[in-house]
Amino acid sequence: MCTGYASRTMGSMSRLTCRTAGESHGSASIALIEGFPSDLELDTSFINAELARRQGGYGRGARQEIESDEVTFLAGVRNGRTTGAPLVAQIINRDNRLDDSEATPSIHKPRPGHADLAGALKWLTNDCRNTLERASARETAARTAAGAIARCLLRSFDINVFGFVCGMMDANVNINPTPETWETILDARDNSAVYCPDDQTCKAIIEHIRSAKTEKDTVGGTCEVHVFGCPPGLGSCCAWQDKLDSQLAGAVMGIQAFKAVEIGIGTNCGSMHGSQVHDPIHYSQAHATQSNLGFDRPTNHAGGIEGGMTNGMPIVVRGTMKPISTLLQGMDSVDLQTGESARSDYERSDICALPAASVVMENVVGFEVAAAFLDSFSGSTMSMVHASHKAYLSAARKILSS
Ligand code: EPS
Repeated sequence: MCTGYASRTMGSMSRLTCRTAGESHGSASIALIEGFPSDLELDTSFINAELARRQGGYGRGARQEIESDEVTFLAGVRNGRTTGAPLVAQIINRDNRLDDSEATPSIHKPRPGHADLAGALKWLTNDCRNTLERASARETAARTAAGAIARCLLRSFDINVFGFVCGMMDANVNINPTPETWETILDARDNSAVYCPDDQTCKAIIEHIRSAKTEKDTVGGTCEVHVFGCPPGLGSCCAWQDKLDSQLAGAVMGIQAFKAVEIGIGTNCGSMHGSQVHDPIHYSQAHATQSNLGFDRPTNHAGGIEGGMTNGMPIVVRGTMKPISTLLQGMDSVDLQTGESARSDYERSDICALPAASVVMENVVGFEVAAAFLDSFSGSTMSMVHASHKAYLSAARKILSS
């Protein structure tokens, strides 16, 4: 008998899955992706643009001046299209120095908040180097590539994913992009040094990062991802593993340094009545889109997911990232070689990687939505997936008259 994740993957051989490999200062960051249909056209310039965005944002450290991330496909792609076989995407590390023990020395004074101490205790060593190399957010280059590849599939169905930074400390903005407006704020986001489309909030966030740098400290914050154009019914209410919100929460919480994930109004629903929380259901054929099929909701507190399934409204996911745990000022720690109190070790790092994290979040959300989409509309080739999607929409439009 299989349980949990294993039963889901074995029960559905073609489910889209991604594993990553690679150390921060090893030779490359790699994603192994299984489950794409054949004949998906990969937009390499889009994928590389996402990788470049992930490297950017005010608050990044010197590492990003060394790297110039670009995807190379090692398997599963021929002439720019998927073959249906397992796909391997690689991003080379220029700062490749893992076997040079002077350049990547042993680390004995764990940084509070980092994986250092827990990893040392897990792998029975007083050297945190192996742990920090794998725990590093360098891994998110591979996850971003995987998500951007999955978004090539979503875009061919007019499903778009849009993420941005929405808050840090006391600087917060409430932006509510819609299917009609999100493209109009895309430039504002991309021209913002911290990927926040609101100018005032952007300035305040930059100020927080600047002051953290002066104080030899770090800062985190919050970002939001909206998905437009999803048909209803992605995910499932039948098994907890297959609920789309459960998968999104796992994917976002799996981003390095994320400590909270919310869907729709999230934790706010705990302080409101049901009549205020739940989104009324209206029907208007005139307002029908490929997502809502006419079931128009005046509010979207549910963030587009009810019962673990998309309901035709945009998906809204919010994630909160803690401040980077490598502090120039250090923190109280213990030297694992001597047991004596010591300040934590310092390794070159970022002051704030929140803008980069918003790009990672956008792409991991895209990956999970694509996986749920392929669960609903499976097929060995893209034309079969398109036919299945079309047949579903045609049947779904008739449910009121059936
Ligand atoms: C990271 C530390 C820094 C970041 C890194 C994540 O790397 P380095 O120690 O080489 O300066 O730049 O993130 C990336 C390399 C990246 O591409 O995002 C950490 O400790 O997690």
